[in-house]
Amino acid sequence: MIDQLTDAFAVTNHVRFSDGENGMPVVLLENRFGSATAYLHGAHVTDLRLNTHPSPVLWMSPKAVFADGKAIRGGVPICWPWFGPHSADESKPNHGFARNRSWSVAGSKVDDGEVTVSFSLSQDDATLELWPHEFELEYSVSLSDRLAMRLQFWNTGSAPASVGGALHSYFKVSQIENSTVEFGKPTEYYDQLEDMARKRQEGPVVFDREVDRIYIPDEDVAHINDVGFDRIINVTSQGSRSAVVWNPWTEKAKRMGDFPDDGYRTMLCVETANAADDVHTIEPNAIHVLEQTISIADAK
Ligand code: TA6
Repeated sequence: MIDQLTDAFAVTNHVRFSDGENGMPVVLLENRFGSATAYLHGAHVTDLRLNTHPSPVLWMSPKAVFADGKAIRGGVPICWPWFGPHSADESKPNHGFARNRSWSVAGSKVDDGEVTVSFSLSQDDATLELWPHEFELEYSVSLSDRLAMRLQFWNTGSAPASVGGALHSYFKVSQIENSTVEFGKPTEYYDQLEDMARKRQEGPVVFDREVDRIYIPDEDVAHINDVGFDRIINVTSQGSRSAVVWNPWTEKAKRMGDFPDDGYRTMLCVETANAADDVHTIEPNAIHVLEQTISIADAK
């Protein structure tokens, strides 16, 4: 399989395929600004390095499981076509099915130093069982001096389809105690730990307990301030009016088998989402695009 992928999509010095964890195919994107790694399983970005800052941008669990039907813990899982538990049937996979399945490579290109690899997924009997809609998903990952991810849903069925989801990014931080998240303006959120109680965020989001909140920011940017790594990670989004901020803290960390007990100390999630009221009903032959760009700046 690696040979076929290489013949069809490799680009010398910029796009390289190899066998990753558990023999799963993985693609490395490289340019003068840094590198990114993505598995065909889940079209899952698992690593991002930008040369201006030595520490990895994304957090990966050392206990991540690489297996069909299972989401890789860390990096940027694609939650689709729903966010969280299925609204009517909790036996269906949390966060949908897109992250649990192998995608195809649809293309690769290098354009003025920007390296792009795109992936595709469409319905099959298994997805139709879970979600009775035909679809074409195309996901492109583009490395320039930042990383852009674009998820396009095309409703190829004959009925309207309601979609939610998230680009569920796990970010690496030096220490959770000295990392905060800020949005462009004061914002409100739904607290998933208190039956979706709606609250107002006063000041930066700090982490001294489990945090699991769906923010509804007026602006499309979130800043992750990390004093220890002396950096700010900026996440800008389009096609999203909800941003999920999550840290499992001690007890939930212990309950997740693919997450180290102390993993909560060096990670936090800021997720570009279509969650809560931000679910979109897409007409036949129409599309919905969810995208985010991750960049890094020096701390102020
Ligand atoms: O995005 C936050 C969240 O919905 C949390 O409630 C937690 O469940 C997290 O996603 C991870 O979900 P997962 O199914 O990947 O374990």
